Amino acid sequence: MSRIAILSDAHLLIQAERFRDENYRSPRGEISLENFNRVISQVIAEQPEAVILAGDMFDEREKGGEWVADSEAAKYWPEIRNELERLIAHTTYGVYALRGNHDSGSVLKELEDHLGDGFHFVRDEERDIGDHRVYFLETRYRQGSYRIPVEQLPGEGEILIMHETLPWGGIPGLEEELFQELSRRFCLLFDGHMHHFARSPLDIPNFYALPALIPSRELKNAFTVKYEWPGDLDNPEAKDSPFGYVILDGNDISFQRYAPIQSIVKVEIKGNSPAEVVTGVNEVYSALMKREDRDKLWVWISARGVMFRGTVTKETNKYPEINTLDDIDIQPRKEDRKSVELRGLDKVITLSELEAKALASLAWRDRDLAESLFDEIFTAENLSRRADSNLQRFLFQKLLELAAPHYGVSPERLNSFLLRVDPLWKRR
Ligand SMILES: [Mn+2]
Repeated sequence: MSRIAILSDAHLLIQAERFRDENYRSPRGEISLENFNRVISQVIAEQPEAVILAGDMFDEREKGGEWVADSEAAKYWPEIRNELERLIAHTTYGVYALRGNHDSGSVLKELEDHLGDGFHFVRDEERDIGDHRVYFLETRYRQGSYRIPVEQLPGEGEILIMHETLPWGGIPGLEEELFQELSRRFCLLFDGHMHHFARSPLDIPNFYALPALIPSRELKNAFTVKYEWPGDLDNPEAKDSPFGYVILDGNDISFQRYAPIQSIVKVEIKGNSPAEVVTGVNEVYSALMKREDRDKLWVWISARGVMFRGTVTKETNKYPEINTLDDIDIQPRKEDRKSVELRGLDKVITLSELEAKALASLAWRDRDLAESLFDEIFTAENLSRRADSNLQRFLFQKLLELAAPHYGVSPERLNSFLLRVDPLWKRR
C-alpha cells in the first residue's frame, strides 16, 4: 500500500503581523518558517509517496480575527512555496490540500495554479492516491454545535480527510452521531483542526485526530514546559512535543513527533490578588531568565487573581529577552465578582430593558447622565465591538466628557487631564 504523510494546522501565516516595513518579518514569523523547513525535511526523510494537508496549513487571519494584509503575507510566501515544491519533488503523487476554516480558498487555488501538477486543491471529492481512495470533505466549521449534510456525502469509501470540531471536554462541535455515521461509511477517518493527536477519539476505533504540525500562535493548550505559581520553579513539568504529523503505511498509523526549535512554556499564576500575581510573574520570570534556552521560549500566561491584562504585561515587559505571547488569559477570582442583586430579574434581558430598569431606579438628576451613558457608551454597537485600545480610549474620554459637567468639573480641567493621560494609551 502507498505510504502517505498527513500534515495539518501549521497556521503559517498567522505569524504575519502588521508591520509597515516591506521587508521586515517578525522573529516569530522567522521561527515558524524555520520550523516548517525542518519538519518538511523530516517528512521527506520518511519517503512518503504522497502528502495530504488536512487544513489550516496557511491561515489568512491574525489571532484577533483581522485579515492579514496581502503585502504582509507576501513576505512569507516565497519560502513557503519553496518548501512545498521541495515536498512535491520528493513524492510520487504530490500534495493534496484540504481547506481549513482559517484558510482561504483563493490562496489554495493560487498555489494549485503556481505549483503545477504536483499540488491538488480538493474539496468534497474523492481522489485516487496511489492505491488509496481518499475523500476530502470540505470544512463546514461553525462555532458551537453544528451538523454537516451527510446525505450529500458518499455512502462508502476508504479514507476520509476532514477538518471539523470534535465535541471534546464539554465543548460543542460537530454532533457526535455524525462522526459515528461517517465512521460506518469509511474505513479510516482523519480529522484536522483539533491540534492534538488522538487514536479513537469519541471511542470510534477507526478515527484519528491529527496533531498540529508546528507551534503557531494558535497553540490550543499545547506546551512542552509548564511553570505553576505557587509551585516548584526549579522543577517545572516537562512534556514531549505534541507537534508532528501522521504516517499511514499499510495498516500501520503512527504519530511522528516534531521537536520545535523553541520551547512552548505555559505559565500558570494562581494568585489571590493583583499584588500576588505581580510577585508570581516576577518569580517565574526570574526562573525563566536562568534557563539556557531563554531566548528560544514562547511563553503564554494564564493568571488568576487579577482583573486587567495590563497588570501582567507591565511585569513581563521588564523581561524583553523572554518572548511572551500576547494572548494572556485573565481569570478574576470568583470572589472578585461582586454579586449584584437585580431584584425581579430572573432572565436574560435586552439592553433597552436594562436601560429602562436602571433609569427607573435613579433620581432625575442622575437619570440624565445615565441616559446619555446608555445613548453614547453602552450601546449595542459598542458592546458588540472588540474593545481594542483605540475604542477603550475613545469610550473613556467620552465617559469623562459626559460625566464632568454632571459633577461640576470644568471643561478646561477635563481637557488638561485628558492631555496628560493621552500618551499613556497604547496605540495600535
Ligand atoms: Mn481549524
